[in-house]
Amino acid sequence: MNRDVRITQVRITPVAFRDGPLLNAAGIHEPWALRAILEVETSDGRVGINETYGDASMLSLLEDCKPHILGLSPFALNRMEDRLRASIRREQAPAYTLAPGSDPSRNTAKAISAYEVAMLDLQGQIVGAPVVDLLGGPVRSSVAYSAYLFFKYAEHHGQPYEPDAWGEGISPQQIVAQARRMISQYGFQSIKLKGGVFEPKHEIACMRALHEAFPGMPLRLDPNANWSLATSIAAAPELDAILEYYEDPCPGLDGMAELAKHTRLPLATNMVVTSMEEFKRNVQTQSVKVVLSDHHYWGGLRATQQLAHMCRLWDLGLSMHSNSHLGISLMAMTHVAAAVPNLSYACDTHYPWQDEDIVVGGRIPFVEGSVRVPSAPGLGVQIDRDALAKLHDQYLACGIRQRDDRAQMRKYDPSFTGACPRF
Ligand code: GKR
Ligand code: MG
Repeated sequence: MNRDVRITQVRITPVAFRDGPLLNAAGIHEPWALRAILEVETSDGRVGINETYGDASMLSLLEDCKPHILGLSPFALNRMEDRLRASIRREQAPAYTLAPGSDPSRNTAKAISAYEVAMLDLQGQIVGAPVVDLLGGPVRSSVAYSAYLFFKYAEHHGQPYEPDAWGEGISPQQIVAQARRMISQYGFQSIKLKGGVFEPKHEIACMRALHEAFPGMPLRLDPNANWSLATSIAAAPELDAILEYYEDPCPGLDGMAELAKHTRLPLATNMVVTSMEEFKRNVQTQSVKVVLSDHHYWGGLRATQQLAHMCRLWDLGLSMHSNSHLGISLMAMTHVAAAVPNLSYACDTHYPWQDEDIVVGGRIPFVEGSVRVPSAPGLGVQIDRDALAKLHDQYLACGIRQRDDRAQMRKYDPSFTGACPRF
């Protein structure tokens, strides 16, 4: 093994891919979702890859980091972290957002994560081991994901392309049909519904319909803090009987702490525990019992392992959050999830909502709702250069540079305020 290998080049390619008209508390997904694809090249001609947020702010952050990455050994993760911590000064007060890619308060963690995964991919290639082995080795051979359902319209405003095959998803019957379709294609063994869109009564009716259609199936509902504390408390008795956890119904750690006194359900979050400072407050306030990790904004795969360790110490459950993503992110999620002994729930993934990818082979396969942990060196996926070029052209053509679900929703409903909590 050549210990003198150095990073000589970094390439960042923004891509855009078709995304459904999926509704959430902030509004609705735009027709194109953005990601950035990283390629980190070494003096011996290897290329480590990764995928992260693709908003304009993230692209410029990644660009700014480049000079601090060049010249490093792919094994120098601690030095990389030190350098990025010292150089990134654009942190701001945390903002409420459903898309952490646009949240500047997570800049350091997001940039470290972006480069760490690409460097781990390089390390794996150099030593001939999968990334999961660099994280201590697998504790499971495949990682379970859940069926992630969305309320949705049949097509996008302005019909930028043919409608997707999922159709409208608004009534309880349509939501059950969406679940059946997703489960028949992917084999998922638990279901999450993204809520915070319609009156809670309607969303609870959808959960009840899912409960009846899939008896015994673990269910989750995530209103993304769009229910007031009073609404969340009022909904608890009915949800108590059918959910495995209650995800971010109301805003704030204090709100969740109060709600916890009125439900038998564990509360889960990817909104109020997004840093170790918040983790500490959560332990003090006894709010949330399940932390949804996300290596993209927690600071990488090793930081996710540290988070998992803290969850074990404080007896908290652990699962994984996602945003619209492609196969490289799915593989990174799978490697780290395979290396976390106390992963207590199936992970979220938006992957079924995408029908395009940039990985060789087209799409990552799911078997019975799970992704097999690769044994090939590194992340175990490669970039299909034609697909990358195509998705980059889509990025250039689509005109979207910063995800904005609220502005998109105003195209359908000019009076939409996006105020939170709305119910
Ligand atoms: O993709 O619409 C979405 C989700 O609402 C996403 O933005 C959230 O970050 O999936 C997420 C969540 O679990 O809160
Ligand atoms: Mg959530």
